[in-house]
Amino acid sequence: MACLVALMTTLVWAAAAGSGFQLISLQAKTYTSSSSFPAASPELVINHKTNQLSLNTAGNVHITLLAGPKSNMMSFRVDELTNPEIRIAKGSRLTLNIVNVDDDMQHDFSITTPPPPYPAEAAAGAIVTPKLLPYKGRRYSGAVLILQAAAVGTAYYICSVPGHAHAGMYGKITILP
Ligand SMILES: [Cu+2]
Repeated sequence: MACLVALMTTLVWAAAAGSGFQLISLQAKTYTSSSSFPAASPELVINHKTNQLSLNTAGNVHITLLAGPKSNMMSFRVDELTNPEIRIAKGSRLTLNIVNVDDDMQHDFSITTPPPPYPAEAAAGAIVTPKLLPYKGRRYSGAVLILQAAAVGTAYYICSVPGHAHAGMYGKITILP
């Protein structure tokens, strides 16, 4: 019994030590207008110079990522930043609203641990949304990912559609102490 408990403790630790994130929920969501995309938490600090989005105190953090914007279809756009580094504090609950705004390509969003560069067939991490369909007929496909920032560390968000992470569709996500 003690042995089993020890094993289970190890497994839980291993899950947290991977990306540092634990998945709380994942839901599909569609929008009929870009004006209805969810707003980001106003307390997030946007730094255009360092291309970082950060919140140093633990709490509920909301971020909206647009996949495949016109300006660079192989990127995620967050509040005018392209593929920003997202920095949040350990213990935060992170709600990521991912919306595909691309009208001719599908995208997804995954959290993984291997750093770039990525091969053409970049593998999705343990946390991944379904493929989000291109924008069509006033219908934006999205996903709402709710994550717990459980352990300090560095992970990466990527689009795991073949060729996309390879072409630069990724960013860093850091959990601060
Ligand atoms: Cu993509």
